Amino acid sequence: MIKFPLEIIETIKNSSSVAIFTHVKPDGDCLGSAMALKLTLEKLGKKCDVFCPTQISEDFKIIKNIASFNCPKLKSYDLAISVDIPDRGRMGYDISRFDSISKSIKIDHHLGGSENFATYNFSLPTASTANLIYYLILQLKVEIDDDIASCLYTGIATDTGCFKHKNTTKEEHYIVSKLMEFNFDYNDINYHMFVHKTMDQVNLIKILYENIKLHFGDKVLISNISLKDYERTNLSTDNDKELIQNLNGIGNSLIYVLIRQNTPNKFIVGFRSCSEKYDVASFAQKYFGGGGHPMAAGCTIYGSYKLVISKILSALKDEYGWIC
Ligand SMILES: [Mn+2]
Repeated sequence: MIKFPLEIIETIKNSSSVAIFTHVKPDGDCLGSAMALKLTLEKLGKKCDVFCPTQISEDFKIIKNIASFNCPKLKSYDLAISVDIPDRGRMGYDISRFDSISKSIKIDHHLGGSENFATYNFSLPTASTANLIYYLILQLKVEIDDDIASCLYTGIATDTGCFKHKNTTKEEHYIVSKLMEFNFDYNDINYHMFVHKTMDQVNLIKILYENIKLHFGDKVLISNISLKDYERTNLSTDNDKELIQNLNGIGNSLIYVLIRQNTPNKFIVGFRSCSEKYDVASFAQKYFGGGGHPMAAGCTIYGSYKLVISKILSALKDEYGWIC
């Protein structure tokens, strides 16, 4: 049972118009949490708008009223609530709107790099922000309904990789067992979040597989996607749908690397590993100022592709003593 401080509960109860903020490159957790919160606040008779600073992928049409994002009905608000946002930078251009509202609450589950940017800040290391919103709803004494349950499920399923990641505990299963008393199509949610792909995405996956190279014997598997590849498939680093997941678990490799070109001289690099023994979060942090989780991490590296790949290979060599 998670308990929000009384001042947060009182602040929400005493507000009448609320703006809810999500992060750039929105995922199922921020969007599901935001919509669950909006539906809850509306049940309390409050007026509510939801904002997202970047384009929302088609996959999220499974979230109730997703079209209401960025279609404000109000001109001003007495409360701002950010969900799933650890630092101001993740709010993109919406930060100026957030800052213009006199009172604010931050609700988040990321602890790394977390900033207290709101009037009231509530961050707890749970699997998803939706976990926190579930308990907030209980504390506000609002009855969960089918739509709210569906939004919360989307958040928890997203951030646990459909209950596959190590952050999945009995707590997530407990909340979901409560949510499944309601009538919503979890199968449809899982299909759109984890199964469905567009043909453009399939064409990008083909390129991803064609570009695979093995290093240090087969210990490290690396693939890359160039700006040209993105152009050819009408996609970008923003909508390639967790492309790196398609590399994870191939053959006997220990570490999987995906190098994605974002601008001519900027590469977004993802790392996955087969076990916590190969902690890619501390690796990415130590050599490239990145971060993440032991088995899933990332960083940004600037320079030409040639330079980027040679930096990664020499860092792997230094870290693990592997020889090419
Ligand atoms: Mn999240």
